[in-house]
Amino acid sequence: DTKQNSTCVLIGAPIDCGKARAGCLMGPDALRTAGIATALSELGFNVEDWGNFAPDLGPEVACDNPAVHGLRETIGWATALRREGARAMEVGTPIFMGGDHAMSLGSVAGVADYAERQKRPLFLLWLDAHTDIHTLATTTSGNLHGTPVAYAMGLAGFEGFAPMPTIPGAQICYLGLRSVDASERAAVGEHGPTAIDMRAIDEYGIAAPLEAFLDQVRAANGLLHVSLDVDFLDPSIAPAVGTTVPGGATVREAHLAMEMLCDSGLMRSLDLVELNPFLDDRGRTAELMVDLTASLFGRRVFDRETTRYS
Ligand code: 5AB
Ligand code: MN
Ligand code: MN
Ligand code: MN
Repeated sequence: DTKQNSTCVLIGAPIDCGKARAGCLMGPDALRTAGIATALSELGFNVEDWGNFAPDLGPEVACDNPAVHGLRETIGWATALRREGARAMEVGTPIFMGGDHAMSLGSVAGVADYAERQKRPLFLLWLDAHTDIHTLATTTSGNLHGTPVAYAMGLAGFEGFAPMPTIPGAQICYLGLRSVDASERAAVGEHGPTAIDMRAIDEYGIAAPLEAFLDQVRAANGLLHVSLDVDFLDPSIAPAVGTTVPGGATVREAHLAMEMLCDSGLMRSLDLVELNPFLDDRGRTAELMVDLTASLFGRRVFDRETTRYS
């Protein structure tokens, strides 16, 4: 409906327990400082900023894997963000501002609750250097920002997390992969998400593989959740992230992906995660994330019709 198309809901999620290095708690405020609300209002959106949330802390949770840390706090965040996310879906397009990627254990669950109510299939586009498909049993770092895709797929080994409506692997697509652990490679092979790695982008560009996935979403009348990890981008243009991996997307590759997503009209919710302002260089990563968000919501150099050559 029109309100959902015209309203963006900013949800601050200063979650910082999904890994060892601190700083992502400043992410939501860095995105605000870089002008995310103004950029969206200039594009004609009504912007509601719901502020920063806090985790719903429950009891301590036991885990067989001694490497896992921050479990109780992460579950608390997942509970709070799932509730707020489902509520925001009724109001407009939620933009979940992280926080590290453990945020998506809650954001995706909230969106999935909404999709289930609407009886529409939910698709996931994961823009990341990493597959984030560890379970509590397979992670060796114990960093829970490496787990949200496995949880969304309903893989076993998420003790303490409420079950969520699961997303089949066939409805998940990765873009930008270049750092995948051995057990994660096996999980991707077994459970079937589409993996567009950096080599595929080098060989075919962003447009063809991404369009193929968007065609699938359209054909299924699906809702699309987009999860954008800062480390999707090359560290030379986006230094403000703890897990830098060389060989990431360029400025133009990233903007093209955003522009295509906007043109598709399929995106229904968005995560902006892993921004660590403590590691930034004069705010440039925060500004790039806001510019990419603007492209995603319709900022253009020119209308497509005036620049189409074929
Ligand atoms: B991110 C690694 N696979 O499990 C692990 O930044 C990295 O949200 C996870 O994509 C990276 O610790 C998680 C080595
Ligand atoms: Mn990630
Ligand atoms: Mn990553
Ligand atoms: Mn990261």
